[in-house]
Amino acid sequence: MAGSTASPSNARYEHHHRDFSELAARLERDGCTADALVEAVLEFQVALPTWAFNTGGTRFGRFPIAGEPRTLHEKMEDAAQVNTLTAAAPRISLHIPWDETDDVAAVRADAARLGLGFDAVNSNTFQDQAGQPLSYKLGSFSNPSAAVRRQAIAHHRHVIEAGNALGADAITVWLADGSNYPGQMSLRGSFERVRECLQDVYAAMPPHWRLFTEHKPYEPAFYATVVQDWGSSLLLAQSLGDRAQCLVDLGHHLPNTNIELVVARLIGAGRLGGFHFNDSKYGDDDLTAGSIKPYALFLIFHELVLAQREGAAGFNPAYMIDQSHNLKDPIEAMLQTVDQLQQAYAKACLVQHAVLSGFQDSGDVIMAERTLKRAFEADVRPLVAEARRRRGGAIDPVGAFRESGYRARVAAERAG
Ligand SMILES: [Mn+2]
Repeated sequence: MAGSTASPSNARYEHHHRDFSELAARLERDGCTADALVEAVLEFQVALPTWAFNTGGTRFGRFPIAGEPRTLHEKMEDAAQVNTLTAAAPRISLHIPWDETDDVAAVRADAARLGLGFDAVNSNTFQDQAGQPLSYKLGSFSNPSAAVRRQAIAHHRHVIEAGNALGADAITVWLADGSNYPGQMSLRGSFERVRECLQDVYAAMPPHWRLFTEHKPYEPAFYATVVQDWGSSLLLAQSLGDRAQCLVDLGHHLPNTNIELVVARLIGAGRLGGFHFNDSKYGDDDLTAGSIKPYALFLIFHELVLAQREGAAGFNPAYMIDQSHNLKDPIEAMLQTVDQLQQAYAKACLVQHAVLSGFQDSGDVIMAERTLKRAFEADVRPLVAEARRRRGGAIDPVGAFRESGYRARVAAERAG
């Protein structure tokens, strides 16, 4: 295992080894091996979205900070920081056209030098681009105009080509298509048009590629989004082919939706393609994963770890983050996010599946719930810190980042 050369700050956390030994002893009492759990945590990886390295904003405003990335190269530099400190984020998810490049070889070389690869690429037909002949104001794939639909398909072919040239192997399709008022569009006709367009996109993919359909209940369409829920997403995926799967964005659900149940259904259907992790209090808030509903995040990870252990058919989800950082330093927010995901994953790895299954079979409600709660309530911070440390990452990623002076350095370099 690698040393801790990447994070000189680790030396200051003398208490870490004691904390980890104490946790290891506690885990041993429960029949778990700490080293095996560290290894399990190291299996978890999540892709970083390039768009989240700039401060986000709302329709009311944006509050930029010094040193924000201006180019794909600078976004990759920031992503590499997150990967180095967390040892769990070696891929980025690009957005076309925001990350458009005419020098693929240079981007590939850059990525290789920074230790990054490419996860699913994202298309964009939710806004009009400069010089674009036809408008998506009334939808892209669902648009009543065949010419607009053809333009949207051509964009997706381009995104696939661009992604393939970089070494990505999946495309995430999130459509803003929908209507704001009853009567604005045919509810059945619009869905059928989306399905037909997606068939063309699916057919344009290289044979090793996957297509992810991402649902969302509302916004920007406030009456009826065409791909509104997981059922619509599943219908699309099933009608396209084996390499079409559903992507679950945690913020794309109505309040109180049982997302772990949605996840379980999609796993059961062999169609869980991936995740956009984030958190929310009300809607698509794009807050830091685990910041509002950590127990729900844990329950989702429980379904994921269970499916992984059971070797569920078709289970190979792409884990990605989709957040908007309006107030936090985006790099720090991403470090915090990856840490939260590592913790939720680690806790899910603590669940004793055979024990839980026994209580489910005997109908022991309290003990079944307690089996989950016991794992959730464990303090796994020393475990994930140890996992990061063994792979050359930071015991405390945010602390190490602040100590590194990276933000001040890029603020000077990226002025203007
Ligand atoms: Mn998303």
